[in-house]
Amino acid sequence: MNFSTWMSAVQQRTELALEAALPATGLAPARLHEAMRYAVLGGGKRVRPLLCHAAGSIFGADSGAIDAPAVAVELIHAYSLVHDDLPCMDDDVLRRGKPTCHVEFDEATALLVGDALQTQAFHILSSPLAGIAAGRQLDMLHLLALASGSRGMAGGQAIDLAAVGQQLTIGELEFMHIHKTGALIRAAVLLGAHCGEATPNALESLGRFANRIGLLFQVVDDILDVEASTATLGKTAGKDAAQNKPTYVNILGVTEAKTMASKLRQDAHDALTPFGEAALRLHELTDFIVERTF
Ligand code: GRG
Repeated sequence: MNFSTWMSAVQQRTELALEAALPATGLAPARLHEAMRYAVLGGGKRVRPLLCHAAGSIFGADSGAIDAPAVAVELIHAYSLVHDDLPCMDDDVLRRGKPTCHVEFDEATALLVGDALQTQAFHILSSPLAGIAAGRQLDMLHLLALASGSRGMAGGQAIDLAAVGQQLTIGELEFMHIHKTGALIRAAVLLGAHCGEATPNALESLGRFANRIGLLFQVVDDILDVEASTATLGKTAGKDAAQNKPTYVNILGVTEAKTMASKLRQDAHDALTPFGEAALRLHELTDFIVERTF
């Protein structure tokens, strides 16, 4: 199966799994459930579920077993986007090509959507998972909680908010993105691996790979923010400069940022060497992260 067929298949199964994981709109409170579904369904590249499935496939994990962690990590991601778009944070009106959740509904609903998506993620991941031992499932819960909280994504967001208008060094910028963007990407990869029989050594190599692609994802995001249009991105282009945010592009310049992306891409591929051909999908996803246009 070629990469694009595999990617579409995983995106489709993820859409179905997300659909099943979200409360029906007919269920009270209907408006909150409608807003949750609006924020999650029918959009997004599903990069984190793709990483989860690709990592699981290295260890022969069953796709059916990977769906739950893939959904959990995507729900956390969707919550982070809803909260990030709120007026008290990035204050954005466009996400995934449509009005942001608080614009379509209202601020209080969007706040609750984020809260409810976050807890729904842990509800899904803590439900019985076929073929996964209880101890391993606890490790997975621990991993996702750590990656999402103040020592992961939420902490990175706090650093990001404090950095507006500040001059950061490359090291400080890297620290911010390892938390804000990288932590959840790393969790996606490791959760997938936990669905199979990954050894501690394998998890360590995958962790190194994930750290590289987490940063790579962000460098490419910063480049797209200056080079792509709002229509292509489905979110407001040029937002970083408008908000006076430190980015790889405004610290290094576009050319240096692209050089950095090439180096991270190579490092990511190198980190997969121990897995040989079994890591084909992760190699392909690394290239996809660089070559994406939105
Ligand atoms: C509010 C706790 C809290 C955290 C927010 C991830 C994040 C932290 C904010 C998003 C802001 C942003 C644009 C970050 C850059 C990297 C990133 C996560 C981009 C969006 O992810 P994609 O490209 O989006 O995977 P899709 O829509 O394809 O799922």
